[in-house]
Amino acid sequence: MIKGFIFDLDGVITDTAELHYEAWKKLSDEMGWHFDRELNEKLRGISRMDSIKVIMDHNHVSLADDVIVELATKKNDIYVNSLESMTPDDYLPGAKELLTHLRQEGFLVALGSASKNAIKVLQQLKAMHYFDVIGDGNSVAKSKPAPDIFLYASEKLKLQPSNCVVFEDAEKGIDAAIAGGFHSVGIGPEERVGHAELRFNTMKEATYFEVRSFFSDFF
Ligand code: G16
Ligand code: MG
Repeated sequence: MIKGFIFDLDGVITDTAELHYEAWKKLSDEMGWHFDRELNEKLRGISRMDSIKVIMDHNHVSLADDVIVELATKKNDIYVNSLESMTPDDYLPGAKELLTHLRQEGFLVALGSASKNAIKVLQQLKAMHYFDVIGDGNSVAKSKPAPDIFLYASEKLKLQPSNCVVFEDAEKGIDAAIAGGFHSVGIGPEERVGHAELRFNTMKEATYFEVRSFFSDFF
């Protein structure tokens, strides 16, 4: 029986990928590192520290741990500043409608994001009231593809993973949902999230009606 829904943030509820890209690009330019949109794709859904390591590996750079933390903090300051321009108009099309519908139908709803800035993003969107539980980058130590963030969210909702549907746009996010025994919905292309149980190209197609009909055996 499906009783709860767990949403990833970036790429599902709103598109912060562009703001992350601009912040990493600024840091990379200052450091003389190569960074482009293709490399940015590899950062989808992974933590800040994992992200900087991917960029450094790509550039064959190695630095002391404290310097890496300092640089990741610098990127974060740029990113957090850019969040000031985010408004309630910045939901991905369809996301607000689905959240509203799920609440009307009485489902429990949680956030399961890798971002340590998730609360700030939800506040900018005025989306806090949709969530019973917030699982973010501060909630667990192991990030996706480990299932920990989704297990944290389902535990707080007091639900078994098999009673929850995870919405994710990242390959590693779907890996995490499967590893935790959750139902999964992928948002994005087949080559990225084709391993999800159900897939939509965008959140616009992910209506309550579509989701409900697909999982009808479990409602
Ligand atoms: C998001 C983004 C990732 C980002 C991560 C950590 O994850 O998709 O690119 O690296 O958050 O963000 P922060 O630096 O704000 O802690 P999600 O899980 O919401 O898709
Ligand atoms: Mg995401």
